[in-house]
Amino acid sequence: IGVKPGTGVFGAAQAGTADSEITVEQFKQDYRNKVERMYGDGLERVSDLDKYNALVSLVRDYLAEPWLNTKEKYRRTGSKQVYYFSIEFLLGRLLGSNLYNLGLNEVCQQALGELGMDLRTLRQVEEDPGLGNGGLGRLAACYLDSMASLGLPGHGMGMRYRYGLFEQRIVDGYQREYADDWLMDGFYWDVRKPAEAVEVRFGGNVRIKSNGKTQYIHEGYETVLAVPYDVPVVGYRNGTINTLRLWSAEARLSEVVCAPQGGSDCQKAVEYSQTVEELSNILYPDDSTYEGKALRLKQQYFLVSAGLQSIIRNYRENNGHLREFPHKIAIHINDTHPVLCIPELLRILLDEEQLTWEEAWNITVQTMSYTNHTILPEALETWPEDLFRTVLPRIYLIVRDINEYYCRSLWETYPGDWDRISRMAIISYNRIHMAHLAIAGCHSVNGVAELHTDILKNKIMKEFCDFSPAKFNNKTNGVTQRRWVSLCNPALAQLITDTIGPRWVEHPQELAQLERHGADTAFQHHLLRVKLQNKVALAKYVKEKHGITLDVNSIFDSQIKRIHAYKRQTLNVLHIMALYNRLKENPLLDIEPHTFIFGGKAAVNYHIAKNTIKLINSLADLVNNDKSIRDKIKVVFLENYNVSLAELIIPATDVSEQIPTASYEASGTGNMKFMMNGAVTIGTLDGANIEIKQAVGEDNIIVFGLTAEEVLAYYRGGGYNPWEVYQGNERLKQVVDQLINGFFPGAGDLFRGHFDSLLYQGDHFFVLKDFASYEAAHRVLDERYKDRPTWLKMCSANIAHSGRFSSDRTFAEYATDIWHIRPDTLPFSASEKQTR
Ligand code: GLS
Repeated sequence: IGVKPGTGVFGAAQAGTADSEITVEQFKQDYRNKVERMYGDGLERVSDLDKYNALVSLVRDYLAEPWLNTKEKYRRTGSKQVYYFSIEFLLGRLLGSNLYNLGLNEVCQQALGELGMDLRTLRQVEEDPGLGNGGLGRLAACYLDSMASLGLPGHGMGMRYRYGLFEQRIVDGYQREYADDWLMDGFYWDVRKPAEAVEVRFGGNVRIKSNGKTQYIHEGYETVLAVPYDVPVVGYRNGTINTLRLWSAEARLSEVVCAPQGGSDCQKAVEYSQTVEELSNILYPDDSTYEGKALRLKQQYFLVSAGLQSIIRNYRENNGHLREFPHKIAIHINDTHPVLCIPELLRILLDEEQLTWEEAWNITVQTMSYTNHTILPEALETWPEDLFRTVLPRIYLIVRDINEYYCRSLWETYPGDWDRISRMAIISYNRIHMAHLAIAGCHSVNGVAELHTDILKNKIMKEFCDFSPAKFNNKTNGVTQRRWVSLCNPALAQLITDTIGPRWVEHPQELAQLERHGADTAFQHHLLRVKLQNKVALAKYVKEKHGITLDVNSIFDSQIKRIHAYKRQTLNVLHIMALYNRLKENPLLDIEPHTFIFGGKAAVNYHIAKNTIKLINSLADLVNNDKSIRDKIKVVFLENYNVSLAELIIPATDVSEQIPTASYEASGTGNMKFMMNGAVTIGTLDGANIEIKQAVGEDNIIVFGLTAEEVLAYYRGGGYNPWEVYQGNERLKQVVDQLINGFFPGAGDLFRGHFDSLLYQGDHFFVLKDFASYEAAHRVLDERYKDRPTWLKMCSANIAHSGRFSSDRTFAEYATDIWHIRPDTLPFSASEKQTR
């Protein structure tokens, strides 16, 4: 876009340096030199991995200057910096996105082509960084892209896990977990900064010294070295390169004196280093379940303490008194995992800066803001007081003081209301409630979709909202259109640009202009071709990887996300079983051919979710091998779902399955990615689905099922009776029975757990209750699909109205409403950005 053929505009001008262009010739020469210098060998003789590494190294050379310029500009202008603390950043591969954002994609493609290579092949060499689980981590990565692309001085603070979430393999239909050794071949995007390492302290005890002023002396602690690795975050062709700082735990062994001839001291030192490094070894394998392990608590403190120390060190070098801190620094806490930012900042201000409690508290609250990402009770973190005190003795004392301070202020508003105060306290019944700490210590608390925020305000956090209503606000999630359209669906991106021009990449609201082309035959024809091309690409992958042939003229219907009871993969399965039964009864049944695509990981200890994977695969075996249904339906479970696989599945999908039990899915972001790529949603009125419906209008989405209000009303009334529903619906009864009656050959009692949860355990997630309405919704969907022009109009409407689900929109809202970064304090003002 806007690139002259044969040249790449390297957007350094916006960061204040001279405009520089890299031609194809230059690129080729630089690349050859790079390979030779790195490997002492010619391009013809090195492996694909070497070629990939050399390319990354070259791109890093190219971005070094604007990175430096961006940092200098931030220092010079003194603009307020935002730090987004998150225990996960699910980045996806970076080569493609960095080239694209630098405006070097075409140049690189052409240069490599002329050297007899293919950029796509090299992009696939890259491992997906194992730094996140699911929605929460991927959202953080979208936000990094948007912050840089908006020219916002916003940086990420995260962990550099040695091993990611497991690699999933399907063996005999079951999920098997293998280590995700994503760093095995190195990670060439980050820069290790040992000189900026800091020490983080654990354990020991606190001595109180009082001579006029109380002092807290932390003694006998263990020190862990936190070493930062900086990853450049490239803005879209605006010269902004922000930083994602990832922390790694290391032991400082140089102080250990080994006994002569090796001996036990050295051995102990090595053992010690292993325990220290454990801290950043693993990414915890779930994002929506609380893991009450000491190591997790240590990990959280490690991130927070290292991150804050480095922010303050940097702040001191460039600024004045810490009283100004909230005007210069905003710290955002992504879910409760980094909530220890609050007591840690207090610790630094009190113990190291000697500020008074009032001063330190005010600075902290003004600096911190918090996003809640789930209302699942099992995800709300609490820590046993004893464990907390042992691991973090000084932080514990500070949390106790915060608790006292907060409870005192509650008492002033609700004198004598002990019950309420104990419900809202940060420490109660010997546990520390992290969400309560977050609400007390932040000036802003937001949910991630309107419904979710309403539930927070009126139910989960109602008492907190009554106490401080001004803190609560909504920021509906968004995703970056650069990765989720331009990069993963270049054919669609080209069609959009050909139709409405290129501005949508930076101004996604302009996608609305597509609305008037939705009924245009030529446009529809192109759209169909794009979809087909993407289906062919996915079918090729499925054939190569799984040996299954897909009918590219069938409806591609996808449910890709973590496997979780509330996300109701089981509902999808039961519906496919019913469709299969109908086809068996009447092989001439006139239905559109369907390909049902599943992907997702189940947490290692989540047995029923793991069994759901086996259930899907058992269904796939049955259906895909039954000649009598003449390929009218196919079911595939795609192994090891990750960002890269999503980039292949989403552009090829016609129908987006967003079917959680209403009230459970805080927002969802997959729903937005599918919509941007022209898939039609079949969904419940939950999370951001509701806003998607508002945006596209009810003709362009198929909704079904209980509303959140109805679900919550059932819970209040003690649930519902699934037997009634089961007895009253023949088709449903048949599929539920088939879970245990030998329908799945050789399954025996394998799916008894599913059967029991539906009938004997009250069907907590309303699968049976929503079944009939889900089935009816699918019939409507098939009818619409049969009328192809209407269908394509629906697809276009989805793309056209997806602009408001861009993370650019979300982050502009965070910036103005929460961090108070006004455009004139941005390094690149709004008017400056327009003229670029
Ligand atoms: C999650 C929610 O479950 C999703 O609905 C949401 O879209 C995402 C990002 O806000 O956060 N919370 C969580 O713990 N994992 C998620 O994916």
